[in-house]
Amino acid sequence: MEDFELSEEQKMIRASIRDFAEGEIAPVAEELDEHEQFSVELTKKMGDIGLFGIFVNPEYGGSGLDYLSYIIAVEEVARIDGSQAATVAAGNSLGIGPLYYFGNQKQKEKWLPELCRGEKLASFGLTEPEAGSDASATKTTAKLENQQWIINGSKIFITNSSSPISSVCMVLAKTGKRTDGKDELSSILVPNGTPGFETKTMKKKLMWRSSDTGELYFDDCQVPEENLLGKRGEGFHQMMETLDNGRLAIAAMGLGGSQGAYELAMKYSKERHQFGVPISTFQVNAFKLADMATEIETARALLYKACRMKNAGLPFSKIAAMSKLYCSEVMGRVVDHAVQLHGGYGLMKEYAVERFYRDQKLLTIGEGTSEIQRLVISRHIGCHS
Ligand code: COS
Repeated sequence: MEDFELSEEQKMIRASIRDFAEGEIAPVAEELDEHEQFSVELTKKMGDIGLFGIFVNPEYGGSGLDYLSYIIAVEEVARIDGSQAATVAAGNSLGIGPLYYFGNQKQKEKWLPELCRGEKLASFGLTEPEAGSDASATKTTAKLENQQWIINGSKIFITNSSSPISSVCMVLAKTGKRTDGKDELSSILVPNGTPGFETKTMKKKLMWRSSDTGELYFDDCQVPEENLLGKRGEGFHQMMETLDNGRLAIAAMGLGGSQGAYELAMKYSKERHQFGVPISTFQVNAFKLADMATEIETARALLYKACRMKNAGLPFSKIAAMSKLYCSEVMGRVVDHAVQLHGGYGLMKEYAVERFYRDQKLLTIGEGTSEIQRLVISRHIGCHS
């Protein structure tokens, strides 16, 4: 990998997270996946090396680095394990991000330091059983009475929401009607443990098995009026902006996962002999590896450009959707080739490539399906005007 365009600091971040992921995550990844076990201990260790709050100002306990540094860190974790990368990506983009960008001073001071230390996790309560791709079809309601929000409804597939260290969820709820007839949607901070807020951990997942995924239930759950995030009625915009950022992290997971699966496939193809020679020397396999390497380089160039646009304060919604679409679909092709190159062994859990194959599938579905990314891109390029 030629990192000639990265700063010395970004190169150091890559090297230190790579060391950490190889030393601390790789030895336990298979077992945690097998037992569907979320690890508080590993999450804390990820906090200790600064994997949470990378882009947050040190005033709130973050590292104050740019977005590309964050994306490189996610990429390096994903090179080893999708589940831990999911905890980091969701923890930062969807948990810390909206609090940092839209919270008031008091909310930031209250929640961010422990989130940046990796001692606690915040979650992003957008998706509902009947509001997936159609995110604004939210049914959850929040009624303001006597300076209290009374929340009723449910959420599903919410990363980091039901772990032992989940501390707060930003819940998108209908808070009224707008003058144009659309629902008024607002985000409200609901601390885990509030009476009337129950979480249920979702098990039997195909992928990201050692990350935490919860179903959330709100039954006349009351929180103070001051728990509103930003202004009333800004919830959907906040969620959409959060997803623009989050899509860069999902893209990083696709890129890092592709890199990891490619390296496993390359190593195996050189070690595995058939017909008296390493299978990497057969043109049919060498060309697969060449295609994988080419697509990974292209994916990296696209994603890093998107991060540099965000760092420069340029509009990046379109290129974030392109990066998410491309990197997640590249990983689909890479893991398919990687398992094929492993032959029968690629189907066995003793070989990490099997986990990469399963973990990839979420990337074309979560934080907006590939179809939604194509919709967003097609709107940006003017197909609908
Ligand atoms: N940033 C800020 N605001 C945005 C935005 C963005 N990137 N994209 C849209 N908005 C705003 C629009 O400006 C519009 O605002 P007003 O109603 O105030 O005018 C509002 O959001 C609705 O936009 P739009 O009419 O485009 O909404 P649609 O329902 O047609 O489509 C899509 C929105 C489909 C793009 C959106 O629902 C989406 O991204 N769905 C996928 C959800 C998703 O990714 N879920 C996965 C969650 S896993 S954490």
